Amino acid sequence: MSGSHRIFALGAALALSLGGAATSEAADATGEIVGTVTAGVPKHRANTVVYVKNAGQGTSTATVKMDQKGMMFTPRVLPIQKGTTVEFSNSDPVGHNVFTPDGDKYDLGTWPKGESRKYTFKSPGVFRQLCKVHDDMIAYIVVVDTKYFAVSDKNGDFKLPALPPGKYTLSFWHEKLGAKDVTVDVVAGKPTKIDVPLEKKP
Ligand SMILES: [Cu+2]
Repeated sequence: MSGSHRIFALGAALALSLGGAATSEAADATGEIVGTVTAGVPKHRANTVVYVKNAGQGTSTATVKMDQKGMMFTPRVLPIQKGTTVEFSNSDPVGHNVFTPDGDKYDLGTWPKGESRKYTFKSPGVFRQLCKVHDDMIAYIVVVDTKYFAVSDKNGDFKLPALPPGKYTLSFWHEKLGAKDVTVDVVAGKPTKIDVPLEKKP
C-alpha cells in the first residue's frame, strides 16, 4: 500500500440565481407592458399591431426595411412611427412593384433584384402594400403616432418598449380580426401583463 492520499478537488458548480434582481433604478423607473393576443384561429395570433393610442410623440427619422423575397413581402405586417421611411428592397430574381391604394396612393414603380425604393410615411393609418406584377402579394404598413408599439409573434405574445408609469389606452389592429382598445395602468418597475381576446371581423 502506498499510503498516498488522494485529494479530491470538489468541482462544485455554483448555480447562482439572481432572479428578480430587486434593486430599483429609482428615478428612471419605467414600466413595461407584456401580453398575449388570443384568437380562435391560432394562425391569427401573429401579426397583431399593438400601440399606445393618441400619444402624439412627434415624428421619427428612422429608416426600416421591407423586402420582397420568395414572392412575398417580408415582414407581412410592419408597424412604424409617423415620419419613418421604409426602404423597399427586392431579393427575388424577378421584378416586383410596390403601390398602395390607401392614403397618398403612391406607386413606386417596378424594379429588379438588388435595387430599392423609399417612401416616407407622414400620416398615421393602415397602408396596404401591393404588387402590380403579382396580384396575390400583400403586406400592411401600420403607421402610428407613438414610439411605443409592437407586433405579436406566432404565439400572440408581444412586449412594448418600457414606458413611464401611468394610464394608457392601447389599440390593437389585425388584418383579419377586429380592432380593439384596452385601458391599462402601467406601474414603475414591474411588467403589466394583459391578455387580449380578438374576435374575427363580422
Ligand atoms: Cu411582385
